[in-house]
Amino acid sequence: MSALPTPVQKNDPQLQQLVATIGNQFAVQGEFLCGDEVDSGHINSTYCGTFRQADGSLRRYVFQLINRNVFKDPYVVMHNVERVTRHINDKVLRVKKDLGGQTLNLFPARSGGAWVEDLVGGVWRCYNFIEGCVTYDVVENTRQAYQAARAFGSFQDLVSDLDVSSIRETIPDFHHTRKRFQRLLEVAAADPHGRLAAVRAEFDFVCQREDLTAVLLDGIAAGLLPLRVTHNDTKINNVMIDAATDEAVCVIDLDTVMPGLALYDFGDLVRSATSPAAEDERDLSKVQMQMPMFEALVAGYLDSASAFINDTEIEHLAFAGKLMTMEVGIRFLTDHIEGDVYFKTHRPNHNLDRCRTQLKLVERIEAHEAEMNAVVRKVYQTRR
Ligand code: GN1
Ligand code: MG
Repeated sequence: MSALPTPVQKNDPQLQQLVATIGNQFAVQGEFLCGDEVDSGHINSTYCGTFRQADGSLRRYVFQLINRNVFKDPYVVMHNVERVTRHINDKVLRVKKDLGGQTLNLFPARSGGAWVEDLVGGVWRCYNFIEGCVTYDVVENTRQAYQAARAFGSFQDLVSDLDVSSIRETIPDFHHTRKRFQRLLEVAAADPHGRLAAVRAEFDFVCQREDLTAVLLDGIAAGLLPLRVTHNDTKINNVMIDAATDEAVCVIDLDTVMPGLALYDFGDLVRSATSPAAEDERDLSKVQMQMPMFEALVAGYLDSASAFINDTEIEHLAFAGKLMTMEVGIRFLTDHIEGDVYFKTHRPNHNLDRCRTQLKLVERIEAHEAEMNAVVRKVYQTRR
């Protein structure tokens, strides 16, 4: 354990000291050169450290502080991440079933174990930096959409033989949409910041669609939708894409790997990869369901998930897109009403703006749902 300075502004000497201090506690090679804050994700704090090797070459590593407000038990998170990265790496080595050669690896602490704990209880871990890759917040073309869906399907495939009971729940009821809805009702009833009146339209929109929240849960109860080891945060910027070839290399952000539904993963891809608008876009006319992107997602997913996916799952691919989009809309709305206590925000009403893009996309999906289902059937037929 060691004291760590508080994270600060980019290029600040304190930032350099923070990354050096944390970096040197992991079994990374080389001498610390410089550190940078990686500004991505709504949850954890992420830094990149560059280290000079004995031969003069540079090597980068990622250092991440787990958000304890969100992940109440970071040790459970680390248990899952260790289990999954080891499983995938063993398998990639054994069967060479990799997506371009790079996989996510944890680097151990010098003191042993997979993480470093600071004096204020912060839990840090270190990953290899996936070189030569980019991430996209908004998909630019169908090739990227296809690749992203193939990557998440491959991820599910790679962990499909991992015992579901060996993976623990890092956030209970994470995609229990009915409970997410109930929580919105509770927060709206309490209305701690008097924000409900101004978001009545969004609140009513969700209430009118309450029925949707039960559909997949009923599928689980009926034994039609199996619990699998799933990623649960398949937003498009969680896939590393090779900058030169546009091919997916691997998926990142394994904190929410938990027992879940394959449909949660596919649905979140639809949410994040079919619209050309940013998640926090204020001009809602830019929020669109781009059918070619949806078709590419279905193709990429079915090309990698066909070994395990069942008919009920396939029938609900379009629905899952609508549901996951609404679920995240519900979560942003809840957080807005509650006073922005969960997601990182960078401006007033940030969560509300995010909520609005999600609900607009739900509307767009509703307008295209029959067409989307027809696309699923068509793509599935061509792959049988
Ligand atoms: C959060 O960490 P990040 O930004 O990848 C959130 C997801 C949401 C997403 C919405 C642990 O993901 O569930 O879908 O924001 N992660 C957690 O952008 O709550
Ligand atoms: Mg995440």
